[in-house]
Amino acid sequence: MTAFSAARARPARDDLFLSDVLEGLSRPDKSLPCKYFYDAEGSALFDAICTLDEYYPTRTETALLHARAAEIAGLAGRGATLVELGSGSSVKVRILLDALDAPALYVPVDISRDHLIAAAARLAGDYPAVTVVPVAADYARGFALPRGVAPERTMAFFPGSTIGNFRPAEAVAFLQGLGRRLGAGARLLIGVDLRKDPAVLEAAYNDAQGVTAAFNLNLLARINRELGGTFELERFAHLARYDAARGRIEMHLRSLDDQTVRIAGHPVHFARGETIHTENSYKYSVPGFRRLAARAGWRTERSWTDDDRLFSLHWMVR
Ligand code: AVI
Repeated sequence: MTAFSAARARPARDDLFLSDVLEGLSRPDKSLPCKYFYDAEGSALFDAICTLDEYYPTRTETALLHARAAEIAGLAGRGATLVELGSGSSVKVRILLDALDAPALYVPVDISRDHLIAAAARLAGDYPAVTVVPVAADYARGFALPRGVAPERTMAFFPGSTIGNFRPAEAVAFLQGLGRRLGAGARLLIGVDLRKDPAVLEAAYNDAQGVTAAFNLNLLARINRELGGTFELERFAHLARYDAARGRIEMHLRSLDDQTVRIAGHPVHFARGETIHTENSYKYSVPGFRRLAARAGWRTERSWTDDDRLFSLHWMVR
């Protein structure tokens, strides 16, 4: 039975985009929320990043999921509900759906509505025994689960080290909120990128083909498309560097000139060399991440890493 339903999908909160952009660009240290990377164009660029030689997280996590799929299936039990946060193209979840014992329900949650609906429709076609209920929402702000989902059958899946895009205090608050939403007895399988040689990290965010640069600059292109912005993309440059003290990659867009840009009629001035901070990507140690999760009420039952200790997966229980 194909039981694909888009009924719960709701429009993303586009009305917030302009106010978030103007607020971020009026700060002394200009910044933009990284969630706005993911329009259709940005989601396609992110998919391309995931295939790059330099971007080790995707292939390493994928190999880890394959290696541990049977063990994860044993932990998840029969008839599980899988809730994926930031499901994107719903690629990695197929490894779990192939291994789990009769998974009943798959709830992909993503902010990029059109991408979500298309990915959910493909998945529903490929897994006719699984009911697929896509939820178009900014999962960091909260979302509604389908009614009747039993917490002890539920397994949240948060791959890709997207948790690294939150500041640690925000990550704790987010994981706490997620635990409350899912309920006592719920499980969480989460992928977390690890601290390592800064040269490896910096290469992953400065790929030779310039795909990450295009992904970063697409944020300005999106502002032009959706908010009537006048950014000239060639007057900004992609910048990504590792801050070892904070354990994070920072991405910025650096203004190459002294210039004024208009967004929905509002002027925004950039000095030459001034940057817009567009993303943080925190890297953790295994014990460091387990401590963070514990502060949010999640007990880690298993942690797995690849042999090179590039990336980690954690099975947690609330
Ligand atoms: C989605 N997120 C985990 C990616 C990361 O590595 O922080 C986003 C990304 N930014 C640049 N490349 C990939």
